[in-house]
Amino acid sequence: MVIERLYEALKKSVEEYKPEKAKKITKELLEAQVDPLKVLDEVLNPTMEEIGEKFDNMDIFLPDLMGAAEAMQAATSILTEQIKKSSTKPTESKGKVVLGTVLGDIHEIGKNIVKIMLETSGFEIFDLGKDVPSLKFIEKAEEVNADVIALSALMTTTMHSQREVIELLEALGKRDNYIVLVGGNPTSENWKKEIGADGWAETAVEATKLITKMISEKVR
Ligand code: B12
Repeated sequence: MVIERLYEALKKSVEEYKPEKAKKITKELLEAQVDPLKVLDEVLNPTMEEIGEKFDNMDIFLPDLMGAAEAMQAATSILTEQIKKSSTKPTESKGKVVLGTVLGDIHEIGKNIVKIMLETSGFEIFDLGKDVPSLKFIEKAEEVNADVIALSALMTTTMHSQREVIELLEALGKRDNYIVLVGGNPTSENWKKEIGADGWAETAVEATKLITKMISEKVR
């Protein structure tokens, strides 16, 4: 009952653009021993989904989207801190992952969750941030001798950059050197196949499982 009320209050704090309140309620949920991933899956992600739809239908506008994103980020930062704290990171690196949001796209909340999940599972992450030019992914991967290039795209208008990275790898004769993983809301298993990526995952948790599996099997 208490948890349900806190869930409702957290949802409201995001809808009403109140980052401090969102942080406070998130802390209360963690004190009540709620799994941080559950808070993401059951409250924050669905709330952002609804907010995105409202924006799409022009029921709300860009400043509203920005306000909600700020509150979402505030809550997410508390959750990711907790995930980090409670994980016992393996001492040996499971592999190197170059990660970023593709060119023209500044959405980074989901990418940052993927980063924290991979980090706590023992991967070494080279986070290039957002709005990353396609060639930069490859340059970084070459520099650090990465195993995986992971590309996040949140818009139908930017997902083509995931294809561009793969095409560039092919043109440079380096396609087989890396596992290329794609993700983000508009992407799918079909999209992965269409552009010739090696893997796609819907969530950060699934992304972690998939990368672990692919690296251990050395599927490329
Ligand atoms: C928050 C948000 C913003 C924030 C972003 C803040 C930030 N720092 O990231 C702000 C306000 C800045 C913003 C701006 C804009 N936004 Co916006 N935004 C959203 C919103 C509401 C939520 C996104 C989000 O954070 N979700 C929560 C996270 C946790 O989920 P996620 O990102 O999907 O990530 C999960 C998975 O996808 C996966 N994943 C993510 N990345 C990867 C990578 C890999 C490799 C893998 C395996 C998995 C994976 O794991 C994550 C965790 O499980 C979405 C709506 C939606 N439904 O997505 C619109 C949305 C993406 N935005 C949209 C638009 C149009 C814009 C703007 C163009 C608006 C404008 N007119 O300026 C600008 C974009 C500017 C730009 N050049 O990028 C549209 C895109 C439409 C389209 N063409 O596809 C959406 C869909 C809203 C809508 N329905 O209209 N936005």
